[in-house]
Amino acid sequence: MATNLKNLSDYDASKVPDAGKMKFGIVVSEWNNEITDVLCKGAYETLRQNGAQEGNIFVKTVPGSFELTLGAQFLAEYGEFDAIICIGCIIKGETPHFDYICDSVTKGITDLNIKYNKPFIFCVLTTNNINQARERAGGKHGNKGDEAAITAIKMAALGSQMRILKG
Ligand code: DLZ
Repeated sequence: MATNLKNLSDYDASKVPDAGKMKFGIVVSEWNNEITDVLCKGAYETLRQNGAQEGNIFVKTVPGSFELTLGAQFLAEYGEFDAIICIGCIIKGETPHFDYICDSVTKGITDLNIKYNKPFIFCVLTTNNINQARERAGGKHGNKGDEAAITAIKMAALGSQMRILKG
């Protein structure tokens, strides 16, 4: 469903696994931090509301969305996480930077999922302007950080179920 038709904070709590034993990394871009701070707060609080322990949520910042891929890889290499949430906000400007950064971070995060066989959650807003970003960071469309946290929990739980199946 298109994000302009969906409240990004809506979820059915009865369908969310308990995150009490899970460990999460969050990598946050400092670029457009008015937006990324709100996304990060939403993700953090939603993880906590669904049982994640304070000591099991590890937050690190990187300068811009382009750096999210390597920042997330650092977490995966040097930590033991069930899922890593990558948070950024790329706003279309007058330069081709928008397309390059969007392509790079999308491919980078996709590749990390495959490389590590773990969930790296794409919580990167790609908007035409700051208002569209605000609408998705605590505005009329909710908070994409909340949605990313729920996705992280569900994918981490799926990974554990699969590992148990394998024995
Ligand atoms: C350079 C740049 C531009 C123009 N716009 C954004 C943006 O809207 N959102 C974002 O997260 N980062 C932006 N950056 C910074 C790049 O992500 C990166 O940090 C620099 O190109 C240095 O590698």
